[in-house]
Amino acid sequence: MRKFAIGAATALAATGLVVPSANAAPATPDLAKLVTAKDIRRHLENLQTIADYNGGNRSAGQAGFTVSTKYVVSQLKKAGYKPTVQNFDFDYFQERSPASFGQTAPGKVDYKLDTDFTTYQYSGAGDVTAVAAAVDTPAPNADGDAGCQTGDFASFPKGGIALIQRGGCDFATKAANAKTAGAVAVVIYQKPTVADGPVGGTLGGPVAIPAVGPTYKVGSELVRLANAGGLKLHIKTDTLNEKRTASNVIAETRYGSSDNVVVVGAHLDSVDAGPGVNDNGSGTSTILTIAQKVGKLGKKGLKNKIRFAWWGAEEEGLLGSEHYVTSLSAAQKAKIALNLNFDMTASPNGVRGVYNGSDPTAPHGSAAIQKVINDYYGKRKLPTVPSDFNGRSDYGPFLEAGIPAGGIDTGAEGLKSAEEAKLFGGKAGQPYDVCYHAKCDRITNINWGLLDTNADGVAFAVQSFAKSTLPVNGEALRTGRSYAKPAPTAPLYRGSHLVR
Ligand code: DTR
Ligand code: ZN
Ligand code: ZN
Repeated sequence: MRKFAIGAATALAATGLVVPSANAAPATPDLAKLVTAKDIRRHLENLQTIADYNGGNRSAGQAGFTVSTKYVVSQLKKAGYKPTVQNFDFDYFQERSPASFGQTAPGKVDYKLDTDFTTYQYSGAGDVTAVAAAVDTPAPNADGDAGCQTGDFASFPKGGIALIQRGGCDFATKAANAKTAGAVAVVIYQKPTVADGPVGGTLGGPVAIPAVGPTYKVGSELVRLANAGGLKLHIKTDTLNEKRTASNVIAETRYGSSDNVVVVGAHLDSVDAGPGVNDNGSGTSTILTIAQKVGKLGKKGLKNKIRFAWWGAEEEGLLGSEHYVTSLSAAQKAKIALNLNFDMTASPNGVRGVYNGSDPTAPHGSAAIQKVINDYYGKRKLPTVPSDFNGRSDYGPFLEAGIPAGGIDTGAEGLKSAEEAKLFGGKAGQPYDVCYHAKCDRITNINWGLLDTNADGVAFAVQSFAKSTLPVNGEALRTGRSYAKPAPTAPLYRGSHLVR
């Protein structure tokens, strides 16, 4: 232990690194050095095994998720934590077998699943053949707001299938209006102002009738046939809608002020399609390893409490983190200094994205989190790029509650730019993660280099904020200097243009 501390201090001096705790004597260990890629890899392998033996996924409401929560709980207990499991109910949806969608009159046409159409999340189950009628068809090449008002269905034939163009309001509103008007199924087809392809979306909650989303090409052709008279469609969906329970696993350090808590979160669930080893075994395993080592910072290094959270049902719409934040009282919320979120830290063609806390809409303090992480990588001469807060991960409910947030994200389905390929290597024009939400998001999908260096940044940020959150929320220690001097950072961007 002592030997390690000396070793760590020497290594720090050699690289010119200064952690905020470097002022303290004797030196506290460097958490980034305690957290090894080997430890993280072991968790990833275990999550892969859990998925392999439980239907190939770790999706909320399914066995692989339940076993994943038990794994995290067990690992935490072994490390001396008293984890809590916060349960919540959610609308579980599953497509039990592939849907079919076709024209039975005037022609006989079978549309191709995934190419010509998809099933909406929360579609009802059914097997119907009925006359189809177009609802409030917009002008050509316009989005319009078909089916958004109940009046749009004034002449809709009860017992028919509603043909509605996407646009103007939620899919849920269109489907609910169609159901109310007596439709036995609803077809919400792609709008013409986006690249054509089937519409995949969510109805937000269970709908009693089948709902499918074809391409604009298919949808507009069906509208033409319906208006000519005599269009009949066949739709079969085999879906399951029921309430199920998911959970968040939460555990906090013994030391540290409970009045100034740092919430470090990662979602534990995967999608249905695969084991979710990058999304989000990577974040899960990184913060689990950090939780297992953070105690080594001791009372001196843990001025603020670190509360680790593994969120459930992120993939169903940030349900776990939303449940957690909205269940807090105003007083409890006020005691959260910040949220660090880690969702996909090892994308195979990834970048080192640091959440863009400088976004003017982000709660004040978020930019300071971004700077702490960027400064760390700046000193290691490792590149970072800003990653937009797009509302697609569990920082969302924290930002909405006015709590500063930050974290690292290596990218999902987006395409790597030429500038990013120059900075990070990899392939320009290709997705950051080709296996995003797919069966191949296995252990073979992990970018070990990014996983490792990102874990260092996560560890550094956790260690910094365990010591002090002064730059984020103005909380200073009662005695002594709370924070190291900020490092001057050369801007990487001018506007949206990469300058170095
Ligand atoms: N929230 C992730 C998807 C994700 C991660 N990083 C990004 C960046 C841009 C868009 C999406 C994402 C998920 O759980 O699917
Ligand atoms: Zn995902
Ligand atoms: Zn994710």
